[in-house]
Amino acid sequence: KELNVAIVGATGAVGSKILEKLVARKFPAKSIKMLASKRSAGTEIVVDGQKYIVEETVPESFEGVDIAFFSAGGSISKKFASEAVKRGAVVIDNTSAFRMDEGIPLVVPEVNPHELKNHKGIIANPNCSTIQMVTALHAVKEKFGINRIIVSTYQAVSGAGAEAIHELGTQSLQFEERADIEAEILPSASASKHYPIAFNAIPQIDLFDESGYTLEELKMMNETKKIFSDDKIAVTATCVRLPVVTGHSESVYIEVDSEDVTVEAIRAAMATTTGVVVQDDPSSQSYPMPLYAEGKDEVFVGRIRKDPAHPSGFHMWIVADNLLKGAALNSVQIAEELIK
Ligand code: A2P
Ligand code: 11C
Repeated sequence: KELNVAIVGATGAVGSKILEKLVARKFPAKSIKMLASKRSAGTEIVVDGQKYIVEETVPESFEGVDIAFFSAGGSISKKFASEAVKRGAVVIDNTSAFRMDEGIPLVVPEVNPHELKNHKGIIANPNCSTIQMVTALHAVKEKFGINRIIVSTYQAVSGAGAEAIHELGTQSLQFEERADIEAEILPSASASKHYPIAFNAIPQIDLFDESGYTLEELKMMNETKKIFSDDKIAVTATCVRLPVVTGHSESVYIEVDSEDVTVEAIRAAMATTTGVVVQDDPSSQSYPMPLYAEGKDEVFVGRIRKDPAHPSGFHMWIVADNLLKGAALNSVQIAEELIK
């Protein structure tokens, strides 16, 4: 069956990749409606020789739509997702609006596709930094058990949207011209203070919670438990923004359930997950880097080594394109899984 598809946030960093992935993967779409704000209504987008005209998002936009991808921020999802569901669409939401709601499946197709059968109209796509971590760790968790995860992230500006990519470019030019560096977007458009991201590292992604953690860190901690259906797993995160355009990197420490697991066994387990590539050979300086993960669908893992002081502790480095596996690709994979 051919489906009518809509993309809300079609002009954004993730929305534009959703269109590209639908086309590249030959998703059986009869039509693809490109929705954004009133500001960009009428804009033309060309992919693979096909022209798409952007329309303003209104409740009636979802009339006749079978699958609606949302990636225009949580407030837009809260405003329009129910309008889409009311009109018979299944919503695949790439914002944090519904992820932790009970009864809303939070899905990474390689990890918990079975959750899809429980959906009631809305399916949540996890946060980008969570997706790449759980995809890489899934097979290790299945095979050996994981009871603890400590992660530090090195996240690209594209995670904060098209405006943040632009801000990094502008600040780099200002630096080169020895002009004052102006910061208006990062660490978060809604934060009260802004800091330059060019030539910097900002240990704040999203706003702070009263616990001292940022919302991005809490997303990684809470979403991981939900996706793994494991309330007991100990997870803590430190999320940092770097002047990288695309590709999130993560230094991940895990403790597995048994003490006789080897690095080779961890590598072999990880390589069994479709879409996970183990790139780990110190002798040839082979390890993942965001610059090389950009544009790739896979999650790359390297630098796997045993902790010298903890018999069941391992360290590794996990990298993926945050706009693809972290967002657009995972959303399209959810849609593909739904129509299987
Ligand atoms: P627009 O280009 O019209 O502002 P990003 O994640 O790269 O920051 O992109 C955000 C996306 O969300 C853009 O496609 C943007 O469209 C869209 N968007 C912003 N505000 C609205 C709105 N009120 N209704 C629908 N889409 C919106
Ligand atoms: C970032 N992870 O890199 C964020 C972007 O909850 O979907 C995704 C935010 C979200 O800034």
